[in-house]
Amino acid sequence: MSDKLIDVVDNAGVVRLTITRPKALNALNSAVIAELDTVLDDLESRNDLRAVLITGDGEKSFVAGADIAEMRGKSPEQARAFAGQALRTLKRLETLPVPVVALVNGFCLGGGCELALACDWAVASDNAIFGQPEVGLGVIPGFGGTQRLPRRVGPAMAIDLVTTGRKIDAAEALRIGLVNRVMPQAELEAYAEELTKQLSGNGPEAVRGAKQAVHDGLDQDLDSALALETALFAFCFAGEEQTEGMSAFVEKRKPNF
Ligand code: DAK
Repeated sequence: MSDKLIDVVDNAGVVRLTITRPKALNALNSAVIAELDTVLDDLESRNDLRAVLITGDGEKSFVAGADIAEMRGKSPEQARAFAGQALRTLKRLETLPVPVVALVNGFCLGGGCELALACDWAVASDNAIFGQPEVGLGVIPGFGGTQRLPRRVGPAMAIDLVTTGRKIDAAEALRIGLVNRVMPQAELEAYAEELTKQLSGNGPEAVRGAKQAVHDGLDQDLDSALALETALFAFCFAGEEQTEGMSAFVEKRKPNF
């Protein structure tokens, strides 16, 4: 049996990562984070990358948090180093130039929710449970939860979740905008395939440009962000994709990107 903690499957540039620690509900320990970092070395170097999907092994859990048993004995210095390692890795995932989608197939707690928040968007199975329960363990979120959660769901809801530590179901996660879609777990696989097809059918450079415009624009004032969009839009006309995409429309055929 493989002792890999992250299973990597490549389907024509759409790469699916599965965290495989099902006995610990896929909790993130240092080894999982280090392996994810190594996987990212490869993904960052690939020009043919189209999208990344990330999920957890089994039908019970996406990721049930950072590994509590491993964290338990840490000193403040070790805690800082652990959080720093995870934050760097999640930042690398977030800033991949292609869409990164979390397929949340069960518990999505603590560091698991923070992993999902570092993805561009999330799709959840209807049995998924979300939360930032760290305060119940005597700590605060350490993998970006206090910062990315308010940016996704707004500060009031984020403070509710990080101070009560309450768990929410998939329906509430959808209502507050933590996830984009909810579906029965049995349909998650078919959805992943459909999404793979959809993303692969679009102009790859255009998809990268669209993600970059949203991400980089959010850090700027509106006028600067609109200027960024214009620059990226114009840049599309310098490549072959725009010619192919628009010619295909006019010639009533599918584009071949
Ligand atoms: N860490 C380690 N092991 C875990 C785990 C976790 N987060 N979650 C589950 N497991 C393990 C259980 O210990 C159990 O192992 P065995 O006893 O079988 O060896 C196995 O997975 C199955 O779990 P249960 O038996 O508990 O399964 P149940 O169905 O009864 O319950 C549950 C499922 C998800 C409700 C429960 O396991 C649970 O409450 N898990 C903990 C959820 C949680 O509190 N997550 C947040 C973790 S804290 C920071 C860095 C990071 C963080 C904070 C600060 N700095 C460095 C500053 C982040 C912290 C977190 O993420």
